[in-house]
Amino acid sequence: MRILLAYTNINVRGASAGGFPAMQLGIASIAGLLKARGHRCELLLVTEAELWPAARAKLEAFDPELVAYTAVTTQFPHVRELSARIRQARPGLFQICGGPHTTLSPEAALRAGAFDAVCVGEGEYPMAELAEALAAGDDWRGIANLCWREEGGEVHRNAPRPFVEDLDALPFFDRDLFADYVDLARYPHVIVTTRGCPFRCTYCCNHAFGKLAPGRYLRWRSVGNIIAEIEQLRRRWGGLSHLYIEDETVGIDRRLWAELLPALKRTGLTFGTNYRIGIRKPEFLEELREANFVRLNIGIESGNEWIRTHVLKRTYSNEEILDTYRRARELGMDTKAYNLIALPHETPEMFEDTLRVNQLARPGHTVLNVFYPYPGTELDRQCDELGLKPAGDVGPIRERTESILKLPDFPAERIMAYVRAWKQLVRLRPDSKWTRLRRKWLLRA
Ligand code: B12
Repeated sequence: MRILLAYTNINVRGASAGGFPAMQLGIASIAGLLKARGHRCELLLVTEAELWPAARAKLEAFDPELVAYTAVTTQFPHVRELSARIRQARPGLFQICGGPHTTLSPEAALRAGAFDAVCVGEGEYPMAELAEALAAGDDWRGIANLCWREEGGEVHRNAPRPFVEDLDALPFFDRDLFADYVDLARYPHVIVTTRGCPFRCTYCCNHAFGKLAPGRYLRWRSVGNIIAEIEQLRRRWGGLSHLYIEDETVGIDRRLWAELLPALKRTGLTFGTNYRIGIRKPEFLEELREANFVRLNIGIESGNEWIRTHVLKRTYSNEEILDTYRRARELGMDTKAYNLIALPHETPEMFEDTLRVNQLARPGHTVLNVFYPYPGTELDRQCDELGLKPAGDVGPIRERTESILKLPDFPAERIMAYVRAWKQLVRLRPDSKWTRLRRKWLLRA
C-alpha cells in the first residue's frame, strides 16, 4: 500500500533535544515495520499553520491509499483540521490517527477529527495489520488497539494488545522517512534503548500509558540489538561521531547498563542523554563519562522541595541536584537543566527557589518551560479539581511559552516577567546585588 504518515510540528517550542528539527520516533518506528512488510511510506510534514499547501502537494505527488497521523495533545487541533481538509478533497481515503493524544482521549479524538479509526497505545502491529486488511479488502474492525465509529456514531474500543514484549523484533527506525526534514548528516542521530518509565511524576503521561494494556510497560532492547543499530547508522552516515540516547530513564536496568556502557565505549562515539537525579549512586555519572557520555539533559523542574515532592512527586533533594551538577562539571560534561514555572500551588516566592537552585547548580544551558496540564495526568486532574483551567476547548496555544492556568497566587504577568528575565537572571550569582534588585522588582511586579 501507499501510506502517507503525517507529522505536524507547528509553533512547538524546543521540539528536540538540541533545538533542531527532530524525527517523530513513533511514525519512524511504524514506517520501519510497514516498509519491512513491503508497503511504501512517505512523510507529510507540516510546519506552517497554513496546512493545506503541503498536504495538497503530497496527495497529488504520492496518491496515498492510507493516511496515518500522529498527534500530541497540543498538535491535535492542527491534525483535526488537516484530516477534515483531506476528507473533503478525497472522501474515500482511509484516515487513522495515533500518538499520545488519541491514546489518552480516543473517543473525543474520534468524534472531533475526520478519522476512520484512532489507535490507543503502540501502533506498529496495528498499522501493519490495518494495511494488510485494507490491501486485501478484508474487515479491519477487529484489530486490537483500534477504536472506530459505527454509522450511527457509537464508538467501539477494541481490546488492547499487550505492550510489545520483544523490542528487538521491531525493525530499526526508518530514518529515510525524515531525510528531507532532519539534516541527518549534520545533527546527532537519536536512538532509544528503553520503552516505559517506572516513575510517577504527576505532570507526565507515562503513568497513564502504563495502565492501558496488559504486559510489562518498562522494557528494554538487548545490547546486541542496540549496537547493531549503531553500526548500521555508521555504515550509512560515515561521519557519525555523536549519538543522542533519547531514553527517559537511562541506567534503570543495572545488568543491561553494565553490559551496554563498555559496548557503547567501543563504538568510539560520544553520547548525550537524559539523566534522572538519584536514579543510581552518584558514581554512575563517572561510569557514563568513562563510556564517553559528554552531554546530559537533567530535569530540575522545581527548586522548591515542597513543590517537587508534593506537587510533582519527584523525590530528590536540592543537595542531590547540586551534587549532580558539580560532579558532571568536574567530569567535563556539558549539562542542560529543564525547569517548570506556573505549577499548581506555586507562588513567586517558590519560583525564586527554582531560580536560586539553577544559579547555584550552574548548568551549561537552562530551559524554562511554562507548565501545561496534559490530559490523563495526575496534575491535570488536580487542575480540574482546583478550577484552574479555562472552560472548553483552548484550541492551538503557544505551549510551554504561556500559561493556560489561572493561578490564584501567581498572576500571568509575573509569570511572563520571569520567563522574559530568566536567561539573564540564571547567569547571576544568587547573592549578587543584581539578583537582589531584580528579585525585589520581580516579586513586586
Ligand atoms: C522523545 C520524546 C520527544 C522527542 C521525539 C518525539 C517522538 N515521540 O518521537 C521530541 C524531543 C521531538 C519531542 C517533542 C515533543 N514532545 Co515529546 N516526548 C518524548 C518521550 C519522552 C518519548 C517518546 C518516544 O520516543 N516514544 C517511543 C516512540 C517509538 O513511540 P511514540 O512516539 O510514543 O509512538 C508510539 C505510539 O504513540 C503510537 N503512535 C504514535 N503515532 C502514531 C500514529 C499512528 C497512525 C498510530 C497507529 C500509532 C501511533 O505508536 C508508536 C509506536 O509504538 C515522550 C514520553 C513518552 N513516554 O511517550 C514525550 C511526549 C510524547 N512528548 C510530549 C510533548 C508534549 C512534546 C512536545 C509538544 C514538547 C515541546 N513543546 O517541544 C513536542 C511535540 C512535537 C510534535 N510536533 O509532536 C508529551 C505528549 C503529551 C500529550 N498528551 O500530548 C509526552 C507524552 C511527554 C509528557 N509530557 O508526558 N518529544
